[in-house]
Amino acid sequence: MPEKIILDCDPGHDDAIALLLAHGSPQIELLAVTTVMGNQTIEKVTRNALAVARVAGITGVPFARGAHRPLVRPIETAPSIHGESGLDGPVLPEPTIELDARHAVQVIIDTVMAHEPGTVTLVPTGALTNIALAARLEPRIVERVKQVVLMGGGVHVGNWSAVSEFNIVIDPEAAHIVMNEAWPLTMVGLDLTHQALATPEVAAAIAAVGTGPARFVGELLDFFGQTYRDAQGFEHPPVHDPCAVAYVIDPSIMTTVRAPLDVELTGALTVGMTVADLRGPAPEGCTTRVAMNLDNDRFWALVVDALERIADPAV
Ligand SMILES: [Ca+2]
Repeated sequence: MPEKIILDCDPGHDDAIALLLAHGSPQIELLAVTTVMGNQTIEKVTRNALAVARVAGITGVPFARGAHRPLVRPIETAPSIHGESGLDGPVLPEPTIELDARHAVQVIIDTVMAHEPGTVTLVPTGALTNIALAARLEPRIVERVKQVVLMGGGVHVGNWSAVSEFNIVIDPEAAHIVMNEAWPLTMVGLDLTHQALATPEVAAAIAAVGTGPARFVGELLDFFGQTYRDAQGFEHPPVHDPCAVAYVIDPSIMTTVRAPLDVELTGALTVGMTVADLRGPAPEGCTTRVAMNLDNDRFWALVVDALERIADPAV
């Protein structure tokens, strides 16, 4: 049985690859795609999600626009990494599918409540604004979802400040809500995703797939690789968001540690820092895990396998 997921994203180069991985993997049933501001404004990331749907020929899946700003703080975007469009590099086609008329938060709630308890996994790969709002608007989703597997945070490393990761620090109050609900939650953070580097060998394996969607990924990685070199000093870009999807496909490709997890809201230097208590065995009832080590070869094999299964859509 494939795993049912809702991908809540802010495309975003790595979000786009996460969407392609979810679409192409036979182990994933994509129930809905919801967008949240982050890498760019909500208008831009939503348009990008629809453009990726056209590139990959994704139809029959609701796409819904979500939060236009964080819960408390002013909006902050990431053009230094993702460009002015949020998905700079490839030429983006005009979307051909219509947005769902509902707000993303309503789509998340409706989708979770329409499925059997314990069957739907939430995969947020942007700020946690939509997920936090959904938990507040319909608290029953908390015990109804199977799990939350999020890309964000980091235990020993930051990228938007010395100790904070972008998705968390742009809306730490939302992250606080999500991390303190009782659902099983796995944080796939920078400790893990900085191991998912798109090396030239990875780019060659993707290019060898030879389809339009694979070429699109190649163009995304070219742009993303350059901005990661210029803005963050990486030799090869870390491709964060597909790691969360990959964990749903095959949890054995990474190691995780069960540990209490929370986020700093008031530190003078540490707002948005995710804090995992790794001092020993987790207390009884702890529902949070953090990802640590990635089997990089198997991760990229999942991505390439998914791309090989996505046919060139009739454009
Ligand atoms: Ca993202």
